[in-house]
Amino acid sequence: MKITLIYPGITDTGFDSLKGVEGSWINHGLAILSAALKADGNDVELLDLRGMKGWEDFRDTVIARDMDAVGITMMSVDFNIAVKAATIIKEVKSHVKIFVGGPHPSILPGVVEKESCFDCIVRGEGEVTFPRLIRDLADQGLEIPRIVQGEKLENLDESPWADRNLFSYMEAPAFPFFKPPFVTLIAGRGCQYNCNFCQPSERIIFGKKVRRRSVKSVIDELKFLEKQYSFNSWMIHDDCITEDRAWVEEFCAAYKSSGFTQPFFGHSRADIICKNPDMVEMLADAGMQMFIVGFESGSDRVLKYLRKGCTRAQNLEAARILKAYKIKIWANYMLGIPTETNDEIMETYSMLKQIAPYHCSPSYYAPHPGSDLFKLGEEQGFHLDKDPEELYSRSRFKPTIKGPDYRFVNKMFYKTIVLGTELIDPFGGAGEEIPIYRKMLLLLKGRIKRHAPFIYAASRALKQIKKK
Ligand code: B12
Ligand code: SF4
Repeated sequence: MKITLIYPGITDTGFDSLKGVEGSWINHGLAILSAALKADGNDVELLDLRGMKGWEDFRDTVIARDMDAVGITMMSVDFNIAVKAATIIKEVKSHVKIFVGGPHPSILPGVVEKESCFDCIVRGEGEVTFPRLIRDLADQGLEIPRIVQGEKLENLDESPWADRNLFSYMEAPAFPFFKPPFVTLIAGRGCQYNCNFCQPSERIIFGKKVRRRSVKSVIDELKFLEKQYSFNSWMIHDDCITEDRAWVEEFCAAYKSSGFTQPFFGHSRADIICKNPDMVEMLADAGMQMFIVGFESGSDRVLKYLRKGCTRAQNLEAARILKAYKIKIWANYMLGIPTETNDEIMETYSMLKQIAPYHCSPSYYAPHPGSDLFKLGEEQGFHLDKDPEELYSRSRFKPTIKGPDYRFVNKMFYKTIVLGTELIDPFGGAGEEIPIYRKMLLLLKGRIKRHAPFIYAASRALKQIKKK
C-alpha cells in the first residue's frame, strides 16, 4: 500500500518553517510508524507541513501523489490544521482512507470522532496496530472500525528504530555550543510523576507503567547514527531521563566504554537533581552539557497547587548543583498559572534572578486536554472560550484563562526572558545566540509578535550599551 504520513505541527510557526531549533526536529512517532509500515512491505512518504508553502501547495502535492491511505499525527494544538489537511485530502481523493493518532485522538477520541474527514481514530500506540489495520484494508478489504485501541509493546526494544530517512533534512542543534550534525532520540515512554498541568495525559497515551528501552538498544542506535550521520551532538527527548537511576548508571558506563564523546542534553527535575548530585556528576562526566528543568514557579504555594513535587528551595539547590558540574540550565517556567497572583509571579522572577539560567524559556499557562488542571478548568469554568490553536498553545502571547493580570504577565514574560545569560531564538537561526542587529532586522521584517521578547531584550541591551 502507498501510505502518506502527515506532520501538521505548524500552529505556532506557520508554513515554510522547517528551520530554527525545534522546527527542524523530526517527529519520532511518525518515524517509528514509518519503520513499522515499511517493514510490512508498504511504500511510505511524508508530507511535513513545515516544509510546504501553503494550503495550495499542499492540495497540489496531494493531487500529484499516489496514495491509498494517510496517517496523521495530532497533538491537541494541531487539531484545526489536521482537520483542514484531512478535509482537503477527502475533497481531492475521496477514496483515500485517513487514519489519525497521537496525543489528542488518544485523549479526546470523542471530539476527533465528530470530524467526518477521519476514517479511523487510533488511540495509544501505533507501531503494532497501524500496520495491522493497513493489512486488513489491503489484503481483505475489511471494514475498519472508527475507533481502535492501539496495542502496546511491553518491551520497547521490540519497537523499530525511528526511520529517519522519512525526513529529508538534518535536525538542527539547539545551541551554538552543540555542533552539527545533531540528532534527537527517544528512549522511553511515560513519566512516573504527577504534575497536574500534564498528567494523566501521558498515562492515557502510554499506560501507567513507564517503559524504557534497554541501554543496549539505545547504544546500538547511537552507533548506527554515528555511522549514518557522524553526529557531533544529540538530545534525548524523554520526559525525565534521570527518573531511573540504575538505567542512568548503566547508560553512562556504556556510553563511555563505547567510545562516545559527543555532548548531549535532556530533561530532568529539581528534586531528582537535589537527591542525586553524584548521578549529575556521572552524567556530566559522560557528556551531559545541559539540562532542561521544569522549575515552573518560584512560589511554594503555586508549586504545591501544580502538584510539582518540588519546592523553591529545591529549585535553587538543583541550579547550584548543575552549575557546580558545569551543566548549563535551560529553565522552563510558566506564567499566568490559574490562581497565581502578581506577587507569586515576582517570586518566580526573584528565583530566576538567583538561578541565572543559560536560557530562560517562559510559557504562558495553556490548558492541555488530558491533564487534571484542564479538567478543573472545565469544571470551574476558567478557560477562555477560544479556538484549540490558541487555547492549547503555550507559545502564544495571548490569554488562555480567566484570572491572571495579563498586562503584568506580559511584562514579566519579557522581564524574565532576559534573565537568561544567553538569548536563543527558537524560531530564527539554527540555535544561534542572536546578535542585536539581527533582532532589529526581525523587527523590520514585521515578525513583531513572534519575536517580541527578543526585540524587547535587544532594545534593553542597546540601552545598556549606550549607558556604558
Ligand atoms: C518531542 C516533543 C516535542 C517536540 C516535537 C518535535 C517534533 N517535530 O515532533 C517539540 C519540542 C517541538 C514539541 C512541541 C510541542 N509540544 Co511536545 N512533546 C514532545 C514529547 C516530549 C515527545 C514526543 C515523542 O516523540 N514521543 C514518542 C513517540 C513514539 O510517541 P508519539 O509521538 O505519541 O507516537 C506514538 C503514538 O501516539 C501513536 N501515534 C502518533 N501519531 C500517530 C498517527 C497515526 C495515524 C497512528 C495510527 C498512531 C499514531 O503511535 C506512535 C508510536 O507508538 C511529548 C511527550 C511524550 N513523552 O510523548 C510531548 C508532547 C507530545 N507535547 C506536548 C505539547 C503540549 C507540545 C506543545 C503544544 C507545547 C507548546 N509549545 O505549546 C508544542 C506543539 C508543537 C506543534 N505541534 O506545533 C504534549 C501534548 C499534549 C496534548 N494534549 O496534545 C506532550 C504529550 C507533553 C505533555 N505531557 O504535555 N514537543
Ligand atoms: S510535567 Fe514533566 S515531570 Fe511532570 S508529569 Fe509531566 S512529564 Fe512528568
